[in-house]
Amino acid sequence: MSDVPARFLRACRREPTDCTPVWLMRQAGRFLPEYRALRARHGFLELCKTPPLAAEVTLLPIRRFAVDAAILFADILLILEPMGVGLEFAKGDGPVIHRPVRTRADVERLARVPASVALPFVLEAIHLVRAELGDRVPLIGFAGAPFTLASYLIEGRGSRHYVHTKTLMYREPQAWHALMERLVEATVDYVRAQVAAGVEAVQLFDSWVGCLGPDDYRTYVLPHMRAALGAIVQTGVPVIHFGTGTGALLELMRAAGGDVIGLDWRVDLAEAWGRLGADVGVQGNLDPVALFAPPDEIHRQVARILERAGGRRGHIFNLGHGVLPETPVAHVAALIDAVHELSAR
Ligand code: 1CP
Repeated sequence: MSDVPARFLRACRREPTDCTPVWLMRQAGRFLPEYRALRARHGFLELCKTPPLAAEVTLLPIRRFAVDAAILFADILLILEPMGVGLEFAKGDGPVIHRPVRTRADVERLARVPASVALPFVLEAIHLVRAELGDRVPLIGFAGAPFTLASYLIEGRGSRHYVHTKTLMYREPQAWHALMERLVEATVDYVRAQVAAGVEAVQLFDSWVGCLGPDDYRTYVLPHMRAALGAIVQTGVPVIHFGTGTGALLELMRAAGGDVIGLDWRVDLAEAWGRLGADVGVQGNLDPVALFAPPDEIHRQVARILERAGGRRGHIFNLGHGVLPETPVAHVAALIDAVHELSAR
């Protein structure tokens, strides 16, 4: 199986592969019983901050499934804690920021701490995972994209309508741009540190950017994403640029940069790839809820997505968003095997 380690990285560079590589967003947490057993004994932040445990969680899906990449167990919000805003993962409520950023003065107050000082546990977990995986399976590092990070900083939690976020954007554009610049700076530093520690590809999660229309994306997000992705591409590792609900933003996301664009299930993969152009890879795009269907239906949906990709170089199979906590484990195994079997060339 000498092609396994190469498959994912080759696809990122749009080189030929023996079959289509597959990994799943959020494969390292939530849905595996072994993860839940660990979580029963440790808090979420404690898992993230204890390198042997974070490394162990990263490796859980690798032990069970023939996935073509590992994704580091961490969280996009870890980078916000050293800024001094009071991050907590409250039971049942998801993440909470105790001192949200709502004004220019709040932006100025954000602490600047290098990732090597603020998040050494993430870098140590990367070393441990790489020591264990060697060149068998490549390791993906990640960070939140500035818009998605800003939305948590400003709202103080997950949001439906992004009222505070968009209000700051529209009412105080200078404060908005200053905040985005700070987040770009912190993100680029963090990703560089991850690459130096050994990650072999990087995904930027702009999970919630699909709440913006194209004009707002162009004005308030694109210049900052261009700066972030431009700097990250310099590290030399492939970069996946991911968002959800981005059917109206694909050309703009492409203009912002990245070697691979992540697609959710609301777009047709062939049509989206046509709009993005043949000189970029695509990742996606099975509906995570399809994994609750019987295996023969999963098979059908995998075949349909592979047919839309048409065997073109640069397709990485994934879900359109993270694997859901209640997903049947056997169905994940069926999915991974179906991708490899149906795409074998
Ligand atoms: O209770 C628990 O066990 C915590 C659940 C959990 C886990 C397992 C959270 C809280 N984060 C994570 C890990 C995580 N988060 C990973 C590690 C790799 C993996 O799980 O495979 C990654 C890549 C993330 C990224 C992340 N965190 C995103 C972007 C991806 C996405 O799903 O859009 C976002 C938006 C977050 C914020 C976050 N962290 C945790 C929760 C519950 C949330 C979302 C809250 C919300 O809906 O606003």
